[in-house]
Amino acid sequence: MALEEKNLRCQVRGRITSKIYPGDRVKVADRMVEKLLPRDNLLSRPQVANVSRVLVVMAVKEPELDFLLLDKFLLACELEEIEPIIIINKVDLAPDFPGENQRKLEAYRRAGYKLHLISVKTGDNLPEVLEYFQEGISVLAGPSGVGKSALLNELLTEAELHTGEVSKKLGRGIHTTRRVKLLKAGDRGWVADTPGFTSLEITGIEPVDLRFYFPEFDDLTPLCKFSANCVHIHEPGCAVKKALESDKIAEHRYQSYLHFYKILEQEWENKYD
Ligand SMILES: Nc1nc2c(ncn2[C@@H]2O[C@H](COP(=O)(O)OP(=O)(O)OP(=O)(O)O)[C@@H](O)[C@H]2O)c(=O)[nH]1
Ligand SMILES: [Mg+2]
Ligand SMILES: [Zn+2]
Repeated sequence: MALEEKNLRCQVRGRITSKIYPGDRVKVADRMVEKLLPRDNLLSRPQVANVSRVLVVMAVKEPELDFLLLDKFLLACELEEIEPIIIINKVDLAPDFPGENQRKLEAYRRAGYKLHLISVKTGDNLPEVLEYFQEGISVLAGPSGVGKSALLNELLTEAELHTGEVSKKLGRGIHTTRRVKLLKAGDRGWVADTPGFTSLEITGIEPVDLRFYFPEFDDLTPLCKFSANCVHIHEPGCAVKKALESDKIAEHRYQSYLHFYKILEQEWENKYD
């Protein structure tokens, strides 16, 4: 049967007790959801099912680029085994970008992340982003005010999403988007605009396993003297610490690692107190 493209407001059969999320695949008959089909995954924040990739959107300015927050988003994706793609918007606002930030951003490319510097305002590098939307479900995630909705308005002619100013006083967005909205993009792709957020929980793994979620450590860990257990903090003969000295591992990424490690360690101690 050919798939018809239309929006249908449906009711859900009472026997379907689990919640249905944006991105879920369902069987519908007579405007009734009869069956919820198995999910590939369920992203926990924002809650979207069957996600192919998360575009982590940040701005160089307004709001200020926060690398720890970026690392937190990346780690959250890694923990859920969903590919994150880094999108840095508003490059028009920082004529002096490259610079220190550019050096930091290079670390992500070296670690194997896809990274795009764009400007919705000037149109810089937007076609690169459109490519991602052609297949599967892409989710835009990031703080308020970075231009997630503006990006979709620019790339998808029928998006017509509300966008909001960034508060000059607070330097933050004003939470314009209030709910997840799934939009059609091309023949086989969907993209979800989502409300901006900055609070993310890093939880659910042992501190010793955190090292597996920083891809730039992958090639180095086997070279550590105590590679089986080395968490790259105090151990002698640690290849990661050595790479830090030669700048092969970026200092700010390592600091983020330590930050998350401490959080997980605390959680672990509280659990077994
Ligand atoms: N200078 C500049 N401003 C931009 C750019 N992209 C978006 N903006 C502006 O940034 C502001 C916030 O954009 P939104 O699209 O509402 O941001 P959002 O990420 O959807 O924010 P929430 O919905 O609150 O999560 C708007 O005033 C946009 O016009 C850009 O590339 N350059
Ligand atoms: Mg928005
Ligand atoms: Zn080590």
